[in-house]
Amino acid sequence: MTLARALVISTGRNSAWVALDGEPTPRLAQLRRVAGARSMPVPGDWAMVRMLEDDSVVLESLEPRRTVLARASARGRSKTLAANVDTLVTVTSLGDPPPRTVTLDQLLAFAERASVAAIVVLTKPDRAAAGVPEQLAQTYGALGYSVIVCNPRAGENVAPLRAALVGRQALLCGVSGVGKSTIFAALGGRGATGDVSRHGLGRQTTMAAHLYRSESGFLIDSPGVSDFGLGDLSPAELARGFREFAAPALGCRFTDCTHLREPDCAVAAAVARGAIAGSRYASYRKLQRSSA
Ligand SMILES: Nc1nc2c(ncn2[C@@H]2O[C@H](COP(=O)(O)OP(=O)(O)OP(=O)(O)O)[C@@H](O)[C@H]2O)c(=O)[nH]1
Ligand SMILES: [Mg+2]
Ligand SMILES: [Zn+2]
Repeated sequence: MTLARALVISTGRNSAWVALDGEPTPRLAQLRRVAGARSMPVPGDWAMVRMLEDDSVVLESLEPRRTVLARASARGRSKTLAANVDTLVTVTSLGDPPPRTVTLDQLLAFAERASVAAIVVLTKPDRAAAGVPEQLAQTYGALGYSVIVCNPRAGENVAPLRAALVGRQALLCGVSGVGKSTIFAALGGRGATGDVSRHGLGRQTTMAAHLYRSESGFLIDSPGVSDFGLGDLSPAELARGFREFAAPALGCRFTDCTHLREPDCAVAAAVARGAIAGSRYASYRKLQRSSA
């Protein structure tokens, strides 16, 4: 029986995929010893695991978290999604599925409010409508986000992503089919999938996890975690997720302007003269309605 340090990649009810130092392939660890502990492991946690004689792994304890990524939920409660993460890698497909900027803007607003960096990865340039990659790269590049257009299936332009991940503790997010698993394969990351039976109930759930270790950093793909709902946000809180609104908002007539229907709204004026992208403002309005 030996103890080892491991990075938590993905968690289920009674088990977690963990990556042991020096081991490329994730292992499934049982959580039974942490039952009753104050906090359940989340992706990005560092844990001590015990390796038993039958080669099974038990997660024993968690190291203190430096940061947590949490999603606000109803009634002011929050759910911890990940720990020790400093970067959100958002993945948007340029075609099949077609790009939905409202989804991307929601992820970026989440990152903004959580004070973590965000990288905009645009996949499937070979399926894109003419001009769209350039237009999206321009819109998000102008906001200060790093934009990487790559085709992970063909292995094209993956090097800039690899470079952007150096030293980053990153979490991958994006809807199904945008190419997240393909990105891991292109980076040379390792994945694991397995059926996990829930203790006592015998019910099986499939749990997948991907990990890419960069130089002094990591990129994690954990299904379910990328459910970055913004929760119940006031218009003012949501507006803070749109970084380009901050400067114009100082010119609104009302200091508590929601930028939706007030007179003399400087944000709406900036949209009208093209200083704020219309698609970003449309996302703001849509997210406003869905969080209200
Ligand atoms: N044409 C094209 N196809 C791509 C590209 N990147 C990924 N694909 C394909 O898109 C499909 C979906 O990719 P996945 O990597 O499985 O997507 P995912 O985001 O992991 O999806 P989920 O696991 O369902 O969340 C696969 O058939 C990939 O081969 C690309 O740049 N161009
Ligand atoms: Mg996948
Ligand atoms: Zn306003």
